[in-house]
Amino acid sequence: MNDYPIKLSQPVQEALKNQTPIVALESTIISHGMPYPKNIEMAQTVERIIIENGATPATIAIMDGYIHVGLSDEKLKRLAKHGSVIKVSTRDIASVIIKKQTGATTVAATMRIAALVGIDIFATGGIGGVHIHADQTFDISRDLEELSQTPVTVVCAGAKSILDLNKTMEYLETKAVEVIGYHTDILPTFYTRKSDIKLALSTDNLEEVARIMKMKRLLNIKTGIIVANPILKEDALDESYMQKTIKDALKKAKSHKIKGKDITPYLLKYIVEKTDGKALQANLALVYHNAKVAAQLAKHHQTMKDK
Ligand code: PSU
Ligand code: MN
Repeated sequence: MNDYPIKLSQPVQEALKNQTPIVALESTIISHGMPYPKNIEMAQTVERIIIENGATPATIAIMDGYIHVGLSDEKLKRLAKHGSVIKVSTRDIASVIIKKQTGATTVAATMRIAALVGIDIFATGGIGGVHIHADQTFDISRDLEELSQTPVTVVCAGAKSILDLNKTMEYLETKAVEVIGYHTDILPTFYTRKSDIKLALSTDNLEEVARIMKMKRLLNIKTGIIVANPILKEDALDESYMQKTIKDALKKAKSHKIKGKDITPYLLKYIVEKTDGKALQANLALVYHNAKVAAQLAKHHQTMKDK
């Protein structure tokens, strides 16, 4: 690890050395996914939930010329408050280190760094995917490509309907990425529990997920896995209300000619504002739920590894 420009926090260092369960966390969700001060509350609460469920949290970001795996409270606050944090996908990791900029890692960049230090499980809210009209814009999230190349398991609440979910699922199939429904056989869509997409794979048992991870390692299949964990019933939002809000958000983004890496943060912000915080509340609840499931999975995974 000495050769890499990476600083591990003390707890992460110990967890890696003692081979105890660890869960990686992204930081774009803090800087670009939620408004201050809810974002810092989320970042701290997620870490607490992971600890309470028996694992070590490892939030990842780039600061002062280093990748940091495991952030101090001071660094979490810097990411949450700072106005000009860069959204770092895999493409941007090297340049943000060299330029000593402050960067928050997306799902793709977080996966890549987690794999580099030996963390196999990662919790977040939702992943990127194939955007609507991707046939014209070519906008396909790097998250999907990273999932096709990096053997990390991502626990999320599915993907939002700001994306073309059918195309996203086809892309994942082509790229050999399993989408495992946890307690569901239908793809959850973030704020809501259902979609019209039936999943090929589902389980009610996290030990089975850990066994699938182990089997892939044995067979040298180095692709990622998505564990799709639906938002709890009591936290879910009304489907038609969210469909309408998302449609409005997409229209607004188009009229303002928003594109590239700005589009996802733009849509998220619009949705939070238009729903009077209801979307934010749902987002917090599902992230907390994912953190808990990821910590439980990390425990099974560790036991399985030791066998
Ligand atoms: N979806 C969310 N919240 C987020 C993101 C996605 O509900 O914060 C962030 C994640 O960091 C994800 C990134 O990796 O957006 C995807 O961006 P893009 O669509 O530009 O690839
Ligand atoms: Mn994109």
